Amino acid sequence: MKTWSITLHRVAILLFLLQTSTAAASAEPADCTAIHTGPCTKQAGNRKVTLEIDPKPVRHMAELTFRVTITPGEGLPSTLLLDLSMPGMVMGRNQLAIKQNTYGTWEGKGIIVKCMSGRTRWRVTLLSPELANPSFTFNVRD
Ligand SMILES: [Cu+2]
Repeated sequence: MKTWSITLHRVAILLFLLQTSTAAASAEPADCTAIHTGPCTKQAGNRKVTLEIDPKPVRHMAELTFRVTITPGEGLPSTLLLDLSMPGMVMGRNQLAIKQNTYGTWEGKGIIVKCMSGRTRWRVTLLSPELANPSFTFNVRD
């Protein structure tokens, strides 16, 4: 009985280790390294979604302007939500509303905090079921 419970404990530790390593492995590669010099574009169905962040390069703890251009932009809400997260890490929720300013362009301001872990990879996700939540991943600079 005692041996069995020790075995179960070991299995639990093993499962825990497996989960942690899977989480680390699933940290997606940066697919938008260009964000420090220009925009990144993704295809979302028949639309093109472009993200641009100013000022460049994109740094932690600085007020940033997030600009999303969607073509064609018809039929989309005048306010969209951007979610800022770290792949493979649970951070506090950081979302910002971006408002349509000219036709097909949404803009809003936000801050990317500096992570205590020293990791710098962030993901910006446009929360939009119509567009299947396109996301952009890059390393934020200091
Ligand atoms: Cu973090």
